[in-house]
Amino acid sequence: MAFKPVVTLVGRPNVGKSTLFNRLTRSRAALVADFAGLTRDRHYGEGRVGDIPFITVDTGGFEPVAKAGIMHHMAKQTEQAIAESDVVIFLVDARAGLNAHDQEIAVLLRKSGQKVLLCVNKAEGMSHGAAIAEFHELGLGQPHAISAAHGDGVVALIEQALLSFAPEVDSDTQDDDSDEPELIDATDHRIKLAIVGRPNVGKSTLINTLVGENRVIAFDLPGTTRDAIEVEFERDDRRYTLIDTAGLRRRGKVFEAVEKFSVIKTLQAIEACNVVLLLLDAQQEISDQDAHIAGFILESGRALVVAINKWDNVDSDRRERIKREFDRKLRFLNFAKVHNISALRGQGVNAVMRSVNAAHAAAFAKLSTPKLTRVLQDAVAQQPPPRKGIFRPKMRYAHQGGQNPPRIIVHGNALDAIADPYRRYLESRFRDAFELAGTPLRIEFKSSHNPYVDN
Ligand SMILES: Nc1nc2c(ncn2[C@@H]2O[C@H](COP(=O)(O)OP(=O)(O)OP(=O)(O)O)[C@@H](O)[C@H]2O)c(=O)[nH]1
Ligand SMILES: [Mg+2]
Repeated sequence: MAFKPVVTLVGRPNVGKSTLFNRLTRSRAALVADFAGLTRDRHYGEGRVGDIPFITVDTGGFEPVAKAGIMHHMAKQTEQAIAESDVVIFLVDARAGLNAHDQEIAVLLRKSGQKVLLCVNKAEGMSHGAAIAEFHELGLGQPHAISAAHGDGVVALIEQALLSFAPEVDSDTQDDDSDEPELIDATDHRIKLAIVGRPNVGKSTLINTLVGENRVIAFDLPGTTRDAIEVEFERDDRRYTLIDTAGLRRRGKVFEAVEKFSVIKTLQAIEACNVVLLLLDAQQEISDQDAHIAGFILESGRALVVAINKWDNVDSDRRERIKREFDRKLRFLNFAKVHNISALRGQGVNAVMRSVNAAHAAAFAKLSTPKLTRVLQDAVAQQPPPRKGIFRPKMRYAHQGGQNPPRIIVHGNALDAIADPYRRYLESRFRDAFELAGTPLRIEFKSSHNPYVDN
């Protein structure tokens, strides 16, 4: 199981944490730029430098724990993030120089026992030696000079940070750029399922309902990530690996969740699975945290099923309210099937699992080039892409670029001119033609040379 390593950015205010965070997470965030209602949590994101994917956390702006001192700026969440991370990048400011607050943070980090890389930011235009000289004093090893704003030294820094985490080579075919990806046959593929949701939403009840009546094949703790648990089980002849997020414990035949919520573990489970089952609580408002996790699921491209739990315990007014709230706050999840369930009574669980299977099948669907091209040409015939200036984008053919999520690469000329509404139009045409419910779909455009431009 490849859990993505977690890199946490720590430092006093204004040293450039968010600038570095944005640089690290930019490429994927751009994939889902403008979905209506999508609230992005700018604290957690997936980063990728070269071939190395990781999760990164910006601790700036978390709720402070104390009224004064640097701890005023450090939060409980920061402590938890430091404890749960694989590497901490401690940023200091080359221009402001060494600061008493840096010293305090250094003490805290040394106590944490975590692997720390000291990173001297804003070092553009300075000699390396001059930038780092005074920071040796922090006693955190060799400082690395970077410029987050300009990008200098960032790749080397991340490579250094992730030295001991070999890049995944197995599951990442969907991310490479080759024209002929090797597609997995989903039917004999174990479904990796992550059940996510905030504390007390009913994750362990659902897991017991699911797993309790079925054959549990293995239950173990992978060595790499503390407390992350996988449970393998079979249900109606399908094989599943459940990836836990809540610190499940096994007691005899029953699982109990240690109700300590961890955003980081939730994000790691999302990254590690094929299908996410997002549990919401019918008795509660949809929280910002629910919305942030939903946004991360969309960014991750994982297939998704939503279950609103404790349905047995709410009246019809509340049922109407939660439906409206869902449409308002989580409208960008409209590709996913939504079920109302009672995990406790086992109501709706079969339907949820059918949707999980269907979402998985859609995520791994094989889309043939002739059919993709036919659907593309029909769509264009019915509604051609708008001109941009003197250019009329011309689409020639489409092929599949990856799975989970399905990626469709459209080839043609002058395709940079295609705007988002047209992309969405194509998306819905492809969705209908291939019945791709339950999974995000990514459409990318590749222009060959532009005949209108001299070459
Ligand atoms: N010259 C220079 N300026 C930078 C660099 N990185 C960030 N800055 C600037 O430093 C200021 C603070 O950057 P942020 O990224 O907001 O800092 P932060 O650590 O997130 O701050 P808090 O969230 O308040 O803790 C901004 O004006 C940035 O433009 C850099 O590499 N070089
Ligand atoms: Mg910030």
